[in-house]
Amino acid sequence: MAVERTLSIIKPDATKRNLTGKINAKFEDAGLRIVAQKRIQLTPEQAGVFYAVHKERPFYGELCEFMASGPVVVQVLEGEGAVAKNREVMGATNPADAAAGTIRAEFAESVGENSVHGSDAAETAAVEIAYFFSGLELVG
Ligand code: DAT
Ligand code: MG
Repeated sequence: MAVERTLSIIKPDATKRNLTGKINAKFEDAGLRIVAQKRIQLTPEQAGVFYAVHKERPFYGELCEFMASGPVVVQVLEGEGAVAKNREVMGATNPADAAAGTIRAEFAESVGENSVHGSDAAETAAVEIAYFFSGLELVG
């Protein structure tokens, strides 16, 4: 398995509850390295561009408002098979289905307010990383 990078976002429900450190510990304990990280406030429009793939889904408006409802921490995680490993550490989208010990099982409040985003494939990771970071900000 090759060394990869993936885009992670610690969502507003988690930053609000001061969970950034606990979530980062889960990534680091799983062997993922945080090679870039910043805390930003998105506008609903910026969240809308990021989540454009979901624009036909009934929850799109709510999702964009939620992502702009408070600070987020955007970060790049690096490691062997980072995309899949991060999805494993995150747990299922709906916390009710998430495996014990995963971030969403422990911290997510609902299917909508589920604490973290993670890219779903290497190709989407490259696009999502470029949306938030320039090459100079990635420090392996
Ligand atoms: P994931 O974040 O696990 O990749 P996704 O890409 O299917 O899940 O959806 C993106 C986000 O949209 C998800 O993290 C939370 C929100 N979402 C998904 N399904 C939803 C639903 N049924 N109701 C409300 N929000 C939902
Ligand atoms: Mg997704």
